[in-house]
Amino acid sequence: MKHAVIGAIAAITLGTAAEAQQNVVVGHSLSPTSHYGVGAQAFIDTLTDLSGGAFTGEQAPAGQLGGERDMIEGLQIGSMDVVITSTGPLGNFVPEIYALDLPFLFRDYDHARKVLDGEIGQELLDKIGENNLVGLAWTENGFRHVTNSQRAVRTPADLDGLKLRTMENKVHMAAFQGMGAAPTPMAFPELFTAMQQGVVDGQENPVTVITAAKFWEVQKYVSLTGHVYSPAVVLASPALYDGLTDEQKSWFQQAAKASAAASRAEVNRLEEAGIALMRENGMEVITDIDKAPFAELAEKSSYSVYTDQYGTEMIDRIKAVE
Ligand code: EAX
Repeated sequence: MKHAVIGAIAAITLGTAAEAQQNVVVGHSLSPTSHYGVGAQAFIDTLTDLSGGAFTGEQAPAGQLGGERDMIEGLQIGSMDVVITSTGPLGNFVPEIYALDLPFLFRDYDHARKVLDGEIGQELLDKIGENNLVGLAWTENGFRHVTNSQRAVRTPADLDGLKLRTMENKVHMAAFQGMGAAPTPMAFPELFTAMQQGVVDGQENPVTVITAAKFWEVQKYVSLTGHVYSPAVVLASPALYDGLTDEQKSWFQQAAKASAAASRAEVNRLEEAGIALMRENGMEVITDIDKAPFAELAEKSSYSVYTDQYGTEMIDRIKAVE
């Protein structure tokens, strides 16, 4: 019901604006100063420049128009224009994307970016395009780490019984079940309050998100588990995009690439500065983590969610990218 209401409101306010004024709304779940906010602004500025002002844009930040799942649905029904989202809920719409959400798959940022900017990334953008969505470009959220309010997590045993919010992603849920936590899927806009009220003890997100959302206000411990790389993607609504000329489509694509470059630069910056920022704000940052036991449990419990349907070919291809 809530989703339907948000969708209806978005349809009235955004649909009209997009048609009459060529004003493109870029939705995302974080603050305007976050890596997504910076990316959204780069999208808008590039699109405005390339089109000589024929297109303008504005951000709908901080989950104003719903969680990532709601916004993806909005793209499909045409009530949203452009969305920057993690792949968290995207597998519910395009199951092939789960390949990218597998824990301990990507070695580092270079590996992930190379895969997404290459042949595999293009294939998966095309897959998105077969599901009533337009995948414009891969962008980035970052390697995810566990935070919580209860204790310093150093080993899987420390996760035992911890109520941990995950994204609405069955690969991630299976991984955390395997590692010993009690995963609770939840949309991002509900997360801060859920932690504040003790509905969940913790969550997992990259440094970018932990700092943008000021999770230190409700979380004490952050463990640099880096258990999964979290890709993000710039998506457009077919209702908007399919009506564009080829030239206009190329503007949208270039704007999405500029958005990804801006967000990745901000990810890079925060990977350096974010740890200090978390410490300054009172978090205990646990860095001495042996990832091997986490990886073993996570892989055992979660890879089959993907491989039962699609086999191991894509995983092997991703691992082979140097
Ligand atoms: O995309 O839901 C999440 O935890 C995401 O990482 C966040 O919304 C940014």
